[in-house]
Amino acid sequence: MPPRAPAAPVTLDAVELRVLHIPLVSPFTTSFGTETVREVIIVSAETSDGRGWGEVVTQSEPSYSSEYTQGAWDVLSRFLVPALLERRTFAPEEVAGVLRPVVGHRMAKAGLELAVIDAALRAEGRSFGQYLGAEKDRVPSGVSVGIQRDPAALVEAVGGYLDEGYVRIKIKIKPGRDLDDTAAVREAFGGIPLQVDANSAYTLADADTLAELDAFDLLLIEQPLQEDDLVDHATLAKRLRTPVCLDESIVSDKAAADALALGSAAIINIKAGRVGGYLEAVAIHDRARAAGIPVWCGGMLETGIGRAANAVLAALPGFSLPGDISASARFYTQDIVTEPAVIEDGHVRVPTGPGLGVEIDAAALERFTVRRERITR
Ligand code: OSB
Ligand code: MG
Repeated sequence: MPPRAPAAPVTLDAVELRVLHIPLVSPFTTSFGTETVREVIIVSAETSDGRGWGEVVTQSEPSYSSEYTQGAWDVLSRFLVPALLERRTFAPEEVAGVLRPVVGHRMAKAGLELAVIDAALRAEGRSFGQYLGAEKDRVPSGVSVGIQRDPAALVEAVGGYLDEGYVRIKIKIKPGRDLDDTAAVREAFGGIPLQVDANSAYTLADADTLAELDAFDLLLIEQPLQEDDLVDHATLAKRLRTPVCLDESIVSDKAAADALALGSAAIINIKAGRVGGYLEAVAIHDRARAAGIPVWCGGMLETGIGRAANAVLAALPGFSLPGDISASARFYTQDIVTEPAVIEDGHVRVPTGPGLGVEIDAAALERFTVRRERITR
């Protein structure tokens, strides 16, 4: 891998926060609920050398994790942004340290850090890929398919995504909607790369049911148990032939180290928001790579900002499985960047322009904004 050179310091003048409500093309259902509108915070860092953009991937309710949009807004506007403005001049690599006195709130921190990184790199004319050590110009595109009305509707939805070229299918499962759904997809489409995501919906008492999934030759089962169930995941892993992949549980590089030491995860889903930022995400990538543990890039229904950043992250060499990096059109009819991600031959292009390499569609950004605040020193 090329060495990762630090970015030059920026002087932060102001931060603008916006809450956006962007309609989804179709409802997205997981074991914890259904979304029809993406509520997301967009962060703009205004520096003496220009502006940068970030995205806070919280959802409107604290169901996937304890974070949620209004909580992120509160901690950003009252604690995180003031702490950075107070420091005034700093390098992007210093952001996590400045924000460390605030416990948790990793998605909020990640979005703010990304806006600073983007501003710093745009000022230098360096791409996010050069900064993180991306090694590919395109990444394989997987799709996460929500729970549908019934297995037949699921088969129809999956068929549509396969027709669009997605190279790997992930289906959401929950108790009562697991074996039949998975069997239906396997029967309809033969040997496609297929995996399931339980979003913490099971307990160890369900181990017998989960072991029945072994019959379907899945790439992995993602987060069957609760966020803090590292030991139970290790116990479950011994009962299954299907590799256990952790999502919710991997909240930091330290959590990744613990999970690997305990044997709780054979594969890791890396999401920069969940772990507090793209630099922490890279640390997990490096750790997993050294340990021979495959990783892949998860998604949080990102807009074009976070989707561009995820494509770059997934271009690091340890990302050996297709990520949840689908085309923007999988979720949105209108994105907030001028060139939304598209799927071509089953892949999404890794942006190469300065910073995140995407430009904001100002009219779309304005149209979806439901709340805004500009915070200055
Ligand atoms: O568990 O991976 C998850 C979306 C919201 C919250 C959690 C998850 C997901 C997805 C969607 O599966 C992934 C995507 O953005 O395509
Ligand atoms: Mg998941």
